Amino acid sequence: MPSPSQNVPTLKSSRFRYHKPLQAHPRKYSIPLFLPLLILGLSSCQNASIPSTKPNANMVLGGPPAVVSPASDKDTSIRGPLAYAPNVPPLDPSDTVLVKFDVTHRIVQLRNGMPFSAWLFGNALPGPVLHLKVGQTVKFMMTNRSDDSMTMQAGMHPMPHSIDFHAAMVNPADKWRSINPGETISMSWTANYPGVFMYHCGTPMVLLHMISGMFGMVIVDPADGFPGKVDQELALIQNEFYLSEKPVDGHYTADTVLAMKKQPSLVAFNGKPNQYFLHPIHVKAGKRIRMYLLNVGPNNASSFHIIGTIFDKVWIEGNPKNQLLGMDVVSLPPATSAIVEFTLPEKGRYTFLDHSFADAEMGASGELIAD
Ligand SMILES: [Cu+2]
Repeated sequence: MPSPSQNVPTLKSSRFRYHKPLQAHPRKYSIPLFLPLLILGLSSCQNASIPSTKPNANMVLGGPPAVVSPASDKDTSIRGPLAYAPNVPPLDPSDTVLVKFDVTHRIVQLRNGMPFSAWLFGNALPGPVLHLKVGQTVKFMMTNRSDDSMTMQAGMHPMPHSIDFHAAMVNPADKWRSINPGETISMSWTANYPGVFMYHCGTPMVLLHMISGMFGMVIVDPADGFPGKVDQELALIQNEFYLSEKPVDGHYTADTVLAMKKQPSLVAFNGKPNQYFLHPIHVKAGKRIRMYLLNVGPNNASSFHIIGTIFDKVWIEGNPKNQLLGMDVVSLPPATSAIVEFTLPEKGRYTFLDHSFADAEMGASGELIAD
């Protein structure tokens, strides 16, 4: 019976025996050891020619532990480089940016005669757009005010909530933890990658919290800004609503049964179906427009298109390194984003829509007027 060592392939018997430096130690460098070394060597040669994907040398991973404390005031105002879409807020030049918005339960009008019992970040649906740049540290504070008097007057019930910033790289069990009504969470994280990212409530049932309105957009500029100049910037956030068949206590509520079937009642840009047909967005013909797009979903994809023009630049997920050119439609699965740049060629009215036409019919369409 052969000894175990006789079963070990040696370089002498292998196709790699021409490798002179290793021939001096034929038994030491067996094939099982040599192959991984070769692969490692080849891959490191390849890596030498691939530019690093690290967006900055000072990437910050994680952050100090989040702190949860009793709410200290009743102030529901928002603070920080925030604005409500389609507006894009200006950057704060500081290295550390203070950001504060709260959770409230409110009745919002999805359209005339359609009151909806919503759960909100920063008093709005969608929540405010947060604008950062790579390297900035966010000191964020949020109070769960779902137990305030307006919630109780509207017949809604307090409940735990949380926030999950997709732009951050942190321990979710710590930073994205749920807080009870009347509690404040404070945390910090650093923006490492440029792009357009969603934030949303991550408290179970997450689907229910998202279809109740708990989502928003974070824009992170590269450290030295997005390349190229534009004349106007717009933020568009698409989401689906799943509504009770009839109002309950005078308002529609989120319907998780419909949501589980992925059968939306309405689809909207910036929280209100068809709002930009009633109030079109004015831009200048021939001027360059940068649009920050986010499809929240939570279930369905969007095929974003503007009738009458072509996006000459598309940055998938909003990162300029992910550039595509000359696209008429941008595909946005749930929770994904893009930045598109375009001009409207001449004066006129230009419809933008989710070209999945059932979604457009349900409200995911609007109008740009080029003056
Ligand atoms: Cu929530």
